[in-house]
Amino acid sequence: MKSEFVLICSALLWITDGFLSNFTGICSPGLTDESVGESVRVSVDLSRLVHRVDPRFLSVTIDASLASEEKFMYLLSALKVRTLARALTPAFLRFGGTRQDFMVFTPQYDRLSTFNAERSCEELQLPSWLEEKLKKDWTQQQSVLMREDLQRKYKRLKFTEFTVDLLHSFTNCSGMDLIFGLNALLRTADNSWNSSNARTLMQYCESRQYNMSWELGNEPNSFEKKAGIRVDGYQLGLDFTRLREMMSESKLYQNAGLYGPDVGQPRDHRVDLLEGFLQSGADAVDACTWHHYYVNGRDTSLEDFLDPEVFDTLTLKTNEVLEKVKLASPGKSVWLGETSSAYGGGALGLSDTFVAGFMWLDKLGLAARLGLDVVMRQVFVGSGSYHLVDENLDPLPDYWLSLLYKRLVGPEVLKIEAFSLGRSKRVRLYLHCANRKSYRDGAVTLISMNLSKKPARICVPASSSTVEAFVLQSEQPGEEGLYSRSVRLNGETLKMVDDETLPDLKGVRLPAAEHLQLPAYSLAFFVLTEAQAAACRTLH
Ligand SMILES: *[C@@H]1O[C@H](CO)[C@@H](O)[C@H](O)[C@H]1NC(C)=O
Ligand SMILES: *[C@@H]1O[C@H](CO)[C@@H](O)[C@H](O)[C@H]1NC(C)=O
Ligand SMILES: *[C@@H]1O[C@H](CO)[C@@H](O)[C@H](O)[C@H]1NC(C)=O
Ligand SMILES: *[C@@H]1O[C@H](CO)[C@@H](O)[C@H](O)[C@H]1NC(C)=O
Ligand SMILES: CC(=O)N[C@H]1CO[C@H](CO)[C@@H](O)[C@@H]1O
Repeated sequence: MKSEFVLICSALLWITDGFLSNFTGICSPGLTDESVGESVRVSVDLSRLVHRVDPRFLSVTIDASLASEEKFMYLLSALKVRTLARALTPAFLRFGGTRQDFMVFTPQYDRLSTFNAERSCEELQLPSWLEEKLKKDWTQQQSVLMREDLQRKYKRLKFTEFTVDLLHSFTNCSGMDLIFGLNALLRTADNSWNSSNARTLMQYCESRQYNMSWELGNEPNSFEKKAGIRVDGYQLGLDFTRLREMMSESKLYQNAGLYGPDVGQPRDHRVDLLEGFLQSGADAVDACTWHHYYVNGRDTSLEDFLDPEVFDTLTLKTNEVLEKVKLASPGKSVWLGETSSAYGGGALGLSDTFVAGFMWLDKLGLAARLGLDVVMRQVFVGSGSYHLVDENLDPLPDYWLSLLYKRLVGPEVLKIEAFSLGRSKRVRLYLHCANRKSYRDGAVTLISMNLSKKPARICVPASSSTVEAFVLQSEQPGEEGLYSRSVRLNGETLKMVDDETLPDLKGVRLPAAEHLQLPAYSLAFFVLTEAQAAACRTLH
């Protein structure tokens, strides 16, 4: 008989008395017989943490292109958008991207803006006629922006209090923490940063008591291509030091966060840029940020989006950055300050469909395990096709995946290793303590993906913990389903109940001693509520 299943014998499920904290599991020979297929050996250590990430680990961005015409910032006050944002907290919201280095604050000092800012969260709502108009106009604006990106011709953009007020109101009302990316391409004759516009902006923000943190410059490695200005890492570090001084003169921002240099992933001279920056600027920043994309959105395929070798390229790049930072500034936190599946705005039909979930969940799993503290997803809403919330302001599969991650996964990373032969590289596993807001002490969450066509299952020996399963699958089976823009949780299609209400995300309680199904092309969270993992039992 042809085998249809892979058995993953999860050693962690053997825990009976709560004292077993370290265990390497080997599937017993009885479980690896021909009729059920190949088995995967899993080793876990529940006694100690590998790493603890920031509680805001899964964070999001808004691309600065949304402010290319300020009216589009209104989209952030749509009720649906706010509801969706609120559910992802705690999280950072980073406002930045290519156009941040072309944006100049041009205050209007008019009363209307002030009036808007003082309205309460409930009052600040986008009328539906305006929402419809903006959504339509945004589609057109996107092709204008795309053309600019292709030609690398960027014009200077003026923005007023309005953009800042709306950003602040959006983050404050949804509970996110705002990070604002300042323009680093305002330079003086000696090629150091001209901080005068940033000072004006910061003074405005302080006058309104806007609690926020800061960045300076986006992907400085490509300043030359984008603007014909070359800034080396050492100079950039000095610029950050200047910004930190400015912040320390402000009552409100003296203890605020500063993050940078938002450099592109290691390649060629970008490594020199990072090294130079760390020499002069490491002390100025609270976290060192870099950007990562797996593939080029204009030149990729479904195969890439399911390829474990493509996923593993993140390991190399991350270790390279971590090493550099460790050497120059031991203990400094490292963040993915902007990241997604494909650069160039994403890959239409892939970055915005069910299949993108594999890259996204694997990135979250790997990044945490390797020691990154925050991962900011490009983008929450707006530019490109890699958004979590689409052009109609409806949540895409990656939104629902992010939401489940927030609810179920805690910041404590545990060690899990899977050893196997053959195609089982296509099962990817990560292990965290369960989110303590949702589960009791000692519970763990197993994050798992089956990237292949055929079903797999996880075997649970008799004396195991109760399991709550959250299995995400496309609406349609097979390869067709990978292109779907909707997703099912345990068989039920996920949809907002109304603009203010998200559906209950219900797990399926599996009694002990049952097999866990891991269907083909599925993303799953298994919460082992009674695992009593020592490392997850006490608050450290
Ligand atoms: C658990 O196992 C790992 C690897 O086998 C070992 O390095 C570690 O010291 C063990 N921890 C405990 C608490 O026994
Ligand atoms: C932020 O929102 C809270 C309510 O959630 C409100 O009390 C506070 O005044 C707001 N802060 C600012 C600066 O708008
Ligand atoms: C910095 O920019 C401001 C505003 O554009 C300008 O007035 C000032 O002269 C510049 N300072 C230097 C040193 O270039
Ligand atoms: C500003 O926000 C940070 C992050 O949420 C918070 O820790 C801090 O207490 C806030 N500061 C003020 C002055 O409200
Ligand atoms: C991702 C993955 O490993 N998928 C597995 C899903 O199950 C089939 C069933 O045999 C395996 O072949 C795959 O390796």
